Amino acid sequence: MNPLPSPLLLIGVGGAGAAVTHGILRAYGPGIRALVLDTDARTGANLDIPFTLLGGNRLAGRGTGGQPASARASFQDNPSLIDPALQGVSTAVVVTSLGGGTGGGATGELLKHLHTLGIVTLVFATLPFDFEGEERMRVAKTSAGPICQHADVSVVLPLNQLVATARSDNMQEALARGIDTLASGVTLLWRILEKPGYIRLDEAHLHQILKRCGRAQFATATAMGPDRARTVLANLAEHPLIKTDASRPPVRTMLVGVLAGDDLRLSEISTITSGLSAAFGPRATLELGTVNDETTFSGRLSVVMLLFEEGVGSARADDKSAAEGGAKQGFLDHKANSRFRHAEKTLWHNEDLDVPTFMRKQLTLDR
Ligand SMILES: Nc1nc2c(ncn2[C@@H]2O[C@H](COP(=O)(O)OP(=O)(O)OP(=O)(O)O)[C@@H](O)[C@H]2O)c(=O)[nH]1
Ligand SMILES: [Mg+2]
Repeated sequence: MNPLPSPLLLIGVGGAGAAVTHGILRAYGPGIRALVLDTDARTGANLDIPFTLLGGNRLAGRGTGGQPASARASFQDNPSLIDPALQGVSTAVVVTSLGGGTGGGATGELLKHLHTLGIVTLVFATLPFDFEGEERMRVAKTSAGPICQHADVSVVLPLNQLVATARSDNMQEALARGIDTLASGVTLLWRILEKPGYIRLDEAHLHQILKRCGRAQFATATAMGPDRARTVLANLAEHPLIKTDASRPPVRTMLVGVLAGDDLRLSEISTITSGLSAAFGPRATLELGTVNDETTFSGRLSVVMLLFEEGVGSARADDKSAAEGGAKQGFLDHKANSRFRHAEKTLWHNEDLDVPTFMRKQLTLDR
């Protein structure tokens, strides 16, 4: 009898999305169920990963030539085309690089479709290098809007910052190490589920944690030696992918994986959890899973964290009222903690004028 298919699926979208997916699978080894989607047939021909060609009738397998609208239309032509590859999937981790047509245009449509099937989505999307030019960055940022709107959790990573984690000036080496950094975030769920250590998070719980969480930041660090827990904390605090204090929104939930071999100490777990809470949000809920994998992490201690930002959450069109409720609550929470917390309410005909009008009147804003 065949084992049940994995409920986790990795999906790479577009040419770079496919290349990154390939790199991730090579870094992780066997055990990840994956699928690649592209409008360019050459991508499928060069891969040993299940592949679905989007928009075959419309584009004849030649790609979009940098047009997100073509990719959107290609996906919309037949959204159910990918359904046979989704059997038994409850959570999808989607990887794409924005700036071109397919990743930028098809990913939002894919997320919308996965949502209609009840599949929870965690998306990692890269923004182009600065040197790729303003137009590509503009296209990428426009494409990011629907992705953040339709994903349960979205992590948007500028490639400049991702390669800064590599600390190398050699383009190829920096990109390869940047992909390794990305891979540690992308594969976190598989590691937590497949090699659980003392503290376990099961699939159903992870599913609930990710549901409608909105924007997230991601960082990872690894260290060896007797003081490795403190070294990891110091590296996370200065991580190039973590926003600086001034622009960092408050963190609502932290999903943290502690990955190590057989030598992981209880005191190290406690150093890490208290250090992360102090650095990133004493009020944030901390969801911790430990991974015990002596073969991969022997002597090393690695922490992978996703920081879910406080705010509206994922504002899908069909979740509008929940999102607006969330926005209002976020505003009220913010006020509760702000320097105005002792100020008297500005009441007028029983309405609190400190709450923005669109929230008081429950108006729908154009998205
Ligand atoms: N990580 C990584 N990113 C890349 C690579 N090549 C391109 N990119 C990035 O990916 C962005 C999108 O490019 P592609 O993936 O080629 O575009 P696409 O999604 O296939 O879209 P079209 O080919 O225009 O339909 C670029 O702007 C780059 O920022 C690569 O080899 N690795
Ligand atoms: Mg392409």
